[in-house]
Amino acid sequence: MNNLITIERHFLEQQMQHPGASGSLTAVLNDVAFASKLVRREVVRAGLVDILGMAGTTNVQGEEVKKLDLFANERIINAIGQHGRFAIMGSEENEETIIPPKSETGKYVLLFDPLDGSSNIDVNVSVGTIFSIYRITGDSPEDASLQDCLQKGLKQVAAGYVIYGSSVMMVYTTGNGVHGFTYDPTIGEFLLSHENITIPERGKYYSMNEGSWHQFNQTTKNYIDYIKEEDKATGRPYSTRYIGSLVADFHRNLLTGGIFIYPATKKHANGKLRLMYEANPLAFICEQAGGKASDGKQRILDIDPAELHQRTPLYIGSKEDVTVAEKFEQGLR
Ligand code: P6P
Repeated sequence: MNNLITIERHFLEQQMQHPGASGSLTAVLNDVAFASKLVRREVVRAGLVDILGMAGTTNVQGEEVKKLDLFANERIINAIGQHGRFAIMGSEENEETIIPPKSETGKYVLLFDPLDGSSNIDVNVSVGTIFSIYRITGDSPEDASLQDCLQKGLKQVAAGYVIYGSSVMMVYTTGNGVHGFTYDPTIGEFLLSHENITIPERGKYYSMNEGSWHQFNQTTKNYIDYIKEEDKATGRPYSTRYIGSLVADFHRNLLTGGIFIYPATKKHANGKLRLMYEANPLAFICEQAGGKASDGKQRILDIDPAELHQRTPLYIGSKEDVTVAEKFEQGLR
């Protein structure tokens, strides 16, 4: 095996393609990669938690031990917040924004979902960490506020996810393509395994929870009926692939092609998934890989956020598939 490229080296090589870059984004990405290794360590042992006294029981010191998603949240905040590179953070687990220690020097904003799909851990289904990075809007980190967290997705400077599956992978973009790294536990490094990932123009899978059929709008039902009709010219019917873990469903479609849909439903009028730390980072990655991400009417990255935890319908994946789904959602087909 030759030419092993660690994720840290790749960050540096990406930086060197931008003459005059300060290297601060590289340092930020290294912090995120490091934090994800700490999360990985616990997630891959999840099956042992009852033996090791974690996840809601008390440990040998008689301390209440955190559920894994709360554990992951604390690990990320502590591991990343202490280096002073972030002025402010927003987490799926925290109602309010987080001002990390030494934030007075931070130039960046971190929004993240520490462990999306964590309910799947107990049945050993892949789960993921999703992160989104912006620069602060002003010059002074001390003035960082919620408004710095509510920037349009097109303002992201980096985004990525870690999928804790049969192997642990980290996938990221800084706007210069999408690159995947597989964790090698024998050396404790993420090694480049998928350089310049591109998503097929059209897939053969659709991912959605059809159990919510009776909650869907008619336009959504029309698309689902369309995707199931026999038509060799357009590769229909598509097959269903739905894991119920966003990062796992997205990752499969990114590599093989396909569309993931979480539409507006009667129960979730604005969809279930969160704009700032689920839809936006995955949309940035998807577009960088040649795909498309929409709320059914507009580009996800163009949405002007109003709240940190706001939800959005999400159609994301192969460009042709998302374009057709949008036409159905807009009643044009
Ligand atoms: P449903 C997991 O709870 C999650 O937030 C995403 O990871 C996943 O895509 C979605 O919810 C699944 O939702 O309604 O199909 O169970």
